[in-house]
Amino acid sequence: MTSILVDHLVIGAGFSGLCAAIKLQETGERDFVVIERGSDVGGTWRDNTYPGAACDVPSQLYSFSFAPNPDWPKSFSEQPEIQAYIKRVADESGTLDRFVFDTSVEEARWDGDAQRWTVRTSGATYSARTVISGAGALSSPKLPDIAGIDSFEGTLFHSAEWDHETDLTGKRVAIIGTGASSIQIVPAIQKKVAHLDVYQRTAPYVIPRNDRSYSKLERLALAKVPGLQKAYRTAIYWAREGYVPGFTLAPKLALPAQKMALANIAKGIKDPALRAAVTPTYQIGCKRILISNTYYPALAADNCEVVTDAIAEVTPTGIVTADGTARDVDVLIIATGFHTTELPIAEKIIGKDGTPLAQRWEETGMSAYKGASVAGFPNFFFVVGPNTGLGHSSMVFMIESQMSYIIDAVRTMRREDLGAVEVTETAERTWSADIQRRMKRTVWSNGGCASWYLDKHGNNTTLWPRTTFAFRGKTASFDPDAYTVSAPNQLDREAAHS
Ligand code: N01
Repeated sequence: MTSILVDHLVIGAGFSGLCAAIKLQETGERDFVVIERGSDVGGTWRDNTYPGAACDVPSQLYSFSFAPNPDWPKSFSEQPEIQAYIKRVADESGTLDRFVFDTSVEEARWDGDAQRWTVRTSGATYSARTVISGAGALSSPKLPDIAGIDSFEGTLFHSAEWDHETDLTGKRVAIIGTGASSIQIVPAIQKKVAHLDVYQRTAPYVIPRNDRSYSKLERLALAKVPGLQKAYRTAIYWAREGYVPGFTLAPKLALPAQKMALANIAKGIKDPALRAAVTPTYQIGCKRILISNTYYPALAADNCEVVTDAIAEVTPTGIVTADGTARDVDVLIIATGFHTTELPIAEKIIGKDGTPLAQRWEETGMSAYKGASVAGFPNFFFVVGPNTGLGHSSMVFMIESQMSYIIDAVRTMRREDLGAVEVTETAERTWSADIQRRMKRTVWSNGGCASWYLDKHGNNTTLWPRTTFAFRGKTASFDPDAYTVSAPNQLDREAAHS
């Protein structure tokens, strides 16, 4: 079988993959492809088109530092604006000719003799010196394991795979889950449906969304006044960093936010029983803190019922709860999140001893040195890998930090004429042990909740437990001392010259 030789293969065309393409090109690396299973750039922002989808990080910060956008219409942008931004940045980057859409990665296997990854896709097979995975943590919708769910005869879809053909007007609708997606969907659909059942397993903390539209004058100033947009972004950045100690060191610092959330309930809901039902019983911050001004008023509306009894089963016509109550619905919306603690792409990555990464992580839990490199998987780098997620700030900042590390690795390999770099087990273990030690005192471990941040071993393998500037410091440059480096072998030289 012939393979297409490339220097670098990037998986995914969301914020991470696009950043990889732009930064590779900037550094003079032009021989790369980006493999994307969807038909467009955007990743999670392309896929999550549910009503009300919006970002809960201000857009001035939730955007690339190298592609500022003075035209954000609001402080917290909605999905269509974010998707349009990603498309514009991609169009203007001059890299799109190297994106291969509608193509899935089926397997990436390390070939130690060639010092290359053989990447089989649903289209061509590639032979790449390095693989950069921007496959993302929020890319695989998770369906709940509820008895009878396959028997439902109405319309059923996941929040990340919204069925726009189904008109909800006048329908009886149920939504399972009360996480970040659900609290945006509920107020967006409540007024049009006949009846809405909201199945809540754990109440989230929801603080007010201090959103506002920018005036024309403000947008003009952001576009024209030198340094203004950067100063604005910097101010938002530092304000957000101020939240970190409340998550990681002293949860008491988050008490004002807890009060704000309780006041938000009191403002939106009059009925004491409903207020009690939606009041969380764990410390704020243990689960992602959500923002909305409209969620609680929607729950309080006459056509809405919050169901806190456990779901016993789904029947062909609706949902039966543990107390025996059956509620019939026409449409069932699944807003139960994503596979986050077992990145699905890991099943497809086969390392130097022939073991899939998923199998290794199944035993040890997810870990990667600096969120990027895994021992046994040379020349493979994650963007948004294990322990790089945030509860307080912009993932785009983390993506840029990780890319500067990866790009420096690529530069180092060129400069030093290296065929392979593989993080040592010791470096990876020490890095992960330090993270888990820091996790012990965080609200995510001690806040009294179960969350998708924690894996089945009880370890938090998803979040970064420090400031984002600490992460930026750690990823400022590639550190070959933490890696076993090898000179190119003959096969790789031949491949490079063929
Ligand atoms: O998913 P979630 P999401 N039976 O995992 C419940 C990002 N995001 O799609 O808390 C019944 O947060 C589960 O209950 P519990 C953001 O990072 C960002 O809403 O586990 N219920 C929970 O209520 C976010 O964190 C934005 O008890 C079940 C809900 O389903 C991530 O996406 C906007 C259940 C899942 O909540 C995921 O958000 C939207 C079951 N079997 C999303 N299983 C921004 O604004 C799960 N649940 C940037």
